[in-house]
Amino acid sequence: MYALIGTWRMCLDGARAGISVLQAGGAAGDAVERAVTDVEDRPEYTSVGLGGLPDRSGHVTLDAAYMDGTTLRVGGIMSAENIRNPISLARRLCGRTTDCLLAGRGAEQAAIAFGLPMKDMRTEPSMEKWRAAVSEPSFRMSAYQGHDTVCVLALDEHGGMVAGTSTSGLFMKEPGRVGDSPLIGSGFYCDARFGAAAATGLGEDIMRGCLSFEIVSLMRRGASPEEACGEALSGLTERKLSLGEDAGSISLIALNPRGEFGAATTLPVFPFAAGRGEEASLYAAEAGKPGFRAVAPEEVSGEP
Ligand code: SD4
Repeated sequence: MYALIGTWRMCLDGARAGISVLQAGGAAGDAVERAVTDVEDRPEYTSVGLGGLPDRSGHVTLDAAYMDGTTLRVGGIMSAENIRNPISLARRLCGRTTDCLLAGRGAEQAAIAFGLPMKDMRTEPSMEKWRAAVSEPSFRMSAYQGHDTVCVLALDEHGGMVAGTSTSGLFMKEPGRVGDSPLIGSGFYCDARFGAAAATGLGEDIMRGCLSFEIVSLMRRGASPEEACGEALSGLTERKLSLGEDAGSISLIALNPRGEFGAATTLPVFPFAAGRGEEASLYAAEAGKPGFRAVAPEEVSGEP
């Protein structure tokens, strides 16, 4: 069995490309890299890779990670600039026994050393949005303001499982701010024996529950991906509500070694792309409702 799941509508084409890798008998890692680079390469998605929205100082800083569920090895980068495909660098760092998580200049130097393409990731439309935001005193940051992480989980025919994430983080974040996406256990986790999980939303909240590790732990204890996402999400949101906070902006996906997938969200609609033994289709999870439903791309055209 092969399967793949990726966050948001923006991932549909990438998910289809990733699934074609799996259909041909390819490895989960190749499928994840293919799916994530498809999103990174498109400037129209302003939350990932090229055209990502800048931090307060006008710099596009990138976070990404890659985890191999067979070896439990991880690679990641955080707060790094000018790396054309952050997921490709994260993948190359995965497998190292030391120096597998690199920040800023160190990540940039590693990308150059690997011969990966470098690029100024700013685009005219993204800088226009930044200029408008800096001149707007009442501008407030939001996790889902056109700003969403691509997370992809894949299972291949050989039982390999991989998780990958890539984001430019929150628009107008403080320089140096790092979200959950490159943090193992928070933004992603993958153990090929039990499953993989990943998160998108406000990183500062996702970290508080180590939500991806929590989901995989629940699957280890027998929960389905759907149940594990729901239970991990309600565990954190109930705690937040008891502290007088709101539920926040969090969406979760998971995949198990049988290729079953699931999701949970605090949003009215959270679209994601997934396929199990077939081409990827678009689905949506909804806050407070178990399960998910198939949706047409036009139905979620307002979503990233
Ligand atoms: C972060 N989790 O940097 C990312 C951003 C995101 O929907 O996924 N927004 O906190």
